[in-house]
Amino acid sequence: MHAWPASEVPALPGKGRDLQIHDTATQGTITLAPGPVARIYVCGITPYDATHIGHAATYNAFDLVQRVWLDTKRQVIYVQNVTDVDDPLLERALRDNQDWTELAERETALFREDMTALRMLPPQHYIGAVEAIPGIVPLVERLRDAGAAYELDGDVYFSVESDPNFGKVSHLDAEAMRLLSAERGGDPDRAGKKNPLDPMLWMAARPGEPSWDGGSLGRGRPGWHIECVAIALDHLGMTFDIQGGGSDLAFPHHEMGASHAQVLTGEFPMAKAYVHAGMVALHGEKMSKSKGNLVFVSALRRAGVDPAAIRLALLSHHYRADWEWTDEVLAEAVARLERWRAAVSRPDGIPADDLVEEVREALSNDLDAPAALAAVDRWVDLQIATDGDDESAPGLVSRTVDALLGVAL
Ligand code: 5CA
Ligand code: ZN
Repeated sequence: MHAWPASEVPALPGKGRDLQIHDTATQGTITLAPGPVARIYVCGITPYDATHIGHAATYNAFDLVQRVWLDTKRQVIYVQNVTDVDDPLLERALRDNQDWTELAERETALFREDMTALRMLPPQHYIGAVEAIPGIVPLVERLRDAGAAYELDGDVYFSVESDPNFGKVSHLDAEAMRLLSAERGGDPDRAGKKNPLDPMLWMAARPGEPSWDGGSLGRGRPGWHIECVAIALDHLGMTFDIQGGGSDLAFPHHEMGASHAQVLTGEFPMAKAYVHAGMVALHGEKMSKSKGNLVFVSALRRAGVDPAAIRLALLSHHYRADWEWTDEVLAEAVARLERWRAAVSRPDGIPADDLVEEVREALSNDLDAPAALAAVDRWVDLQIATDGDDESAPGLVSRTVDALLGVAL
């Protein structure tokens, strides 16, 4: 699949800093010091509805990761998937009496537009589940041949007991895992499974549903977790730097993915850091496609909201926090954008070399975007109140805000 165009990232003077980031698996902050090439996998959308502010907030967090790494002059290999065949997509297509491939293509196209408008840097490899099927089938066969998978009425399940490290990503007790499994695409109550938590690797073809040739597995379609493992291992290999997504992906999705990879390669963990963004709520409840309490990025854009203001609204919350989208959050961001633009539109001003370092420091410290915004606010306040004569300052501030925060002033 093609991704979307990259906005240019200006180079900044001096040296970027290594990223310290909270890792769900070790439940602490770790310093990532990749070699010249940093590798990140971020779970992509299931394209059955438009991009909402919750999605945008999660992708914003991982866009910051990329920007911190690029500032250290590293190359970044960024991989993202599109779950372009799965139950929720097929259910929505059926409900609305439309072709599931058209629905997926339309919503993926809109996602690309939203990401472009928000200046999110694109992945180098943007891969759909459907196009990944030829790589998924042999992995499922290998898991089965290793005795880590079993068949149930033609479907193939992964046995969580085959992984000695199962549970080490999300650290949940059995009851919590069972509840979340039922909530998030699993089928803990299906009779005949070895363990209620066992996730599906390959679903045998169902009447009226799309299916693909699965070699010795028979016709069917892939399970959700093996999709991301196959794509990640194919484009990044084992032990890449970050696997990212919203906190609702820690279990079962990233836990199961780590388990599949552990059995396939004998290694744990698949990613050096498991990074999870908090959930954005609307009217007191997590924004979710299934609940329908959504604010769409495209709707805001259509209403004339500057994408840079949307981006500033996302940046005003720490990525790990759960927070609520309100009209005030957006109004504050609009006002901030106006102030920042006024400050950098002056021909000269207050020196900004310290500001570059402060923004670097904030972001390298577990992506503390609110602290980065506060640092820019301080420079802007001073710039508006004082008559500086540094002619390079406004340009340097614009480049810093663009390169590190993805905001075009
Ligand atoms: N296709 C799978 C991942 S492989 C998937 O979860 N798709 S999704 O469309 O449901 O979500 C895309 C990303 O947005 C995920 O990382 C998810 O955790 C995140 N996300 C979904 N809802 C919210 C929310 N309300 N707040 C923050 N992030 C969210
Ligand atoms: Zn995923």
